[in-house]
Amino acid sequence: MIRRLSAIFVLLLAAIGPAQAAAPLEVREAWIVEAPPGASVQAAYMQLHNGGTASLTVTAATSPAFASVELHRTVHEGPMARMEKLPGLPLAPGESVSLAPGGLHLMLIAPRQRLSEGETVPLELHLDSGAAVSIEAVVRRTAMPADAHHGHHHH
Ligand SMILES: [Cu+2]
Repeated sequence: MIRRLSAIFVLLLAAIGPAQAAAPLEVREAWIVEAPPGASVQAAYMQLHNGGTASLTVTAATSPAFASVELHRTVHEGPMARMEKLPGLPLAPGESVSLAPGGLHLMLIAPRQRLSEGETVPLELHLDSGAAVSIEAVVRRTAMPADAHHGHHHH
C-alpha cells in the first residue's frame, strides 16, 4: 500500500515538473561568428519570439564554452560604432526580436577553446521568471565588421 502511494506521488511530480519549467520563449537560427585565433570575444546572433501570453525578459545568458556572456547592443554614432551592455531584453507577448550583426547580440567573453566553423555550442538563456531555455548555436565563418572590432573592453 505504501509502495503504491509513493509510486503515484512520483508520477505526479514528473507531470508537474516539466510544465513549471516550460518557457514561452522560442529561439531560432542561433549562430556564433567564428573568431580568429586569440580573440577574446565572439558575437552570437539569433531570432527570439515570445510565444506566450505574458511579457518576459531575457536577463542573462551562460555557456560552458565561455567564461561569461553579456547582452549587448551596437550603437552607431556617426562613423563610429560602440557596444553597450544591456541589463535585460524584454519581449511583449507575441513579439519577435532579431539579434543580428550591427545591432543586438550576445557577447561571448573569453572562449575556453577556439571554436571552428560547423561546431555547435550550448547556450542557456535565463528569464526573469526563473526559467531557462537551452539552445545550441552553430559556429559560422563570416566577415563581421561591426561587432568584432577591437575598441571594446570587458575589464
Ligand atoms: Cu558586444
